[in-house]
Amino acid sequence: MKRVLSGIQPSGQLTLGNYIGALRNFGKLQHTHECFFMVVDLHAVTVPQEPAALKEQSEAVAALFIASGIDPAKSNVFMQSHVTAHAELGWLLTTLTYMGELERMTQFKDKSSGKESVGAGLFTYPSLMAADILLYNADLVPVGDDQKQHLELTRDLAHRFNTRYGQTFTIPEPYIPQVGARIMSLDDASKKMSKSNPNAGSYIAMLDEPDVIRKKISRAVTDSGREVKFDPQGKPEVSNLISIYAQCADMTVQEVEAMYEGQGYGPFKKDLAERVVAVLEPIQQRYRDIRGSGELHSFLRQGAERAAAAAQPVLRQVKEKMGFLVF
Ligand code: ATP
Ligand code: LTN
Repeated sequence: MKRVLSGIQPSGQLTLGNYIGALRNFGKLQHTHECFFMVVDLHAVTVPQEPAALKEQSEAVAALFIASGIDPAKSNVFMQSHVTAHAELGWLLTTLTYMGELERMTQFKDKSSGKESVGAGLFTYPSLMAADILLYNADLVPVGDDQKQHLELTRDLAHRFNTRYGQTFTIPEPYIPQVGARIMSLDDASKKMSKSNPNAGSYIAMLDEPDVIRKKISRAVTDSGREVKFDPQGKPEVSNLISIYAQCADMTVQEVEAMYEGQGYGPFKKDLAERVVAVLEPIQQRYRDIRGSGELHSFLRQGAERAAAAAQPVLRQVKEKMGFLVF
């Protein structure tokens, strides 16, 4: 069975962008693949995190994985920091990564620009992500569009290691949705929807109350026209809303356009809000059940045990090949 691996940072409230771009596909893939889904807490601390908030968000993300349809009995759901092999292989791959490669990463450029002090971990972050993936010899990595460049680097590092030390790592493929791989901000369609945006009106959080979702969508920026038409260059705001609609309603972009032909933005936005609520409300209900049940820690403990058992032999092999003294 082919392996799937992905991770989401507990760096804030998960958004509809995280769901459509990544999380939604996790649950689908578990029926046909052996899956590893982790909360990447070691990645989250590459920018400052308040300890109590980090703890709460870590549990929230893990619970949202399960609420979104990941079955913890079938898939391995765990915290990255619970499997110490990630940090170890992360270091080893950092030594194989070139400064120039890291300097080219657009996520680093975006997250460091204008900051007075930038942690070194933010710079070396992609090497740790490569370790996450290669440690399990994952074949497929479901992510949003913004992670394409990190995936490319992961493939380059796998190839470099294999060339230098002999065939070891599987070269992973990205799995990026055709529509919705880059959901944009509700207030600015030139920026991706992000849980780190200080303006909560710019994103829909997966745990937003239905009325909050309705309000945010009614206030979402559109344009001065009235045609519900998919044209990402000319009508980026409306096109973004159409993508969200299509994903939440399981329709094509063309079907959404046809449905609202000649109707203007009002009815479209109203229906869109209901489509989003219909997707998120059942997830929110399951989320509350999981957090209330007290079972989360035992799921995560079991997930980490199974993940560590899969990771250890790979790490050992890597160390042997690099010339470490392994007993
Ligand atoms: P931050 O904004 O704090 O950097 P993030 O949400 O971009 O966080 P992650 O939590 O690591 O970063 O993202 C998890 C997954 O969600 C990744 O696969 C990422 O590509 C995807 N993703 C994030 N934002 C979007 C978006 N706006 N549209 C589609 N996919 C997204
Ligand atoms: N870098 C990713 C999060 C991430 C990840 C991974 C995704 C860390 N490790 C392994 C897929 C596979 C992000 O910022 N969205």
